[in-house]
Amino acid sequence: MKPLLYTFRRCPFAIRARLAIKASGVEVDTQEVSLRAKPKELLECSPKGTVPVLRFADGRVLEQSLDIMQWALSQNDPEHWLADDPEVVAESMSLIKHNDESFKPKLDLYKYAVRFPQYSEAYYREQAEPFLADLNARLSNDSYLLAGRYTLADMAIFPFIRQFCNVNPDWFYASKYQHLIRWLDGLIGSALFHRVMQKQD
Ligand SMILES: N[C@@H](CCC(=O)N[C@@H](CS)C(=O)NCC(=O)O)C(=O)O
Repeated sequence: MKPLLYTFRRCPFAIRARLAIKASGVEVDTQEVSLRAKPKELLECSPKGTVPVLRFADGRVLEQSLDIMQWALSQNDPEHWLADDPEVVAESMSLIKHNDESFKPKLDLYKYAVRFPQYSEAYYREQAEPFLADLNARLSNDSYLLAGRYTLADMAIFPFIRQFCNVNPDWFYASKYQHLIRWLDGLIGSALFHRVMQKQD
């Protein structure tokens, strides 16, 4: 029996998991969930109630998007997203950690600025900008974040930059982060991204 992926189409954590699964070619069944009405089976196997979650037939459960990416790529990694070089691995993990632990909370404040009226939307955006500047500088000499090719870092991070862009696309596309824009547009325009964003029946 195939593993079952609980997913939510627009969630950046779920998108990164689906990207790795699709790139690996590993077959899974998918179940789109409503975050407002999470299925009982999902909460039974993963009480923390976030997506994505991958449930195996033998009862094993992966409930972190990065673990799902790494599991899929450990089965098959035709695009060589997992690096061999320990330095690249360390840098990649450090960038992803920064994205998840520092940038993502700032992105949420920017995205939901109306719920946090103590500061303006522009203020929250400014707080998030140093990460954009860092990525933009990395992309000024190369088309990829590191290692001269797409790796786990590009795939784990770009769904969050897409979400940042979508808060105010006019601001984003007029910003000084032109290398970041080129990189994001390339990934959003990729066949792989289109495949993982297809609507399920
Ligand atoms: N650390 C988790 C975070 C996953 C996460 O926060 N997912 C959000 C959706 S983007 C979620 O399920 N939130 C629960 C909710 O909104 O009820 C991971 O990497 O998988």
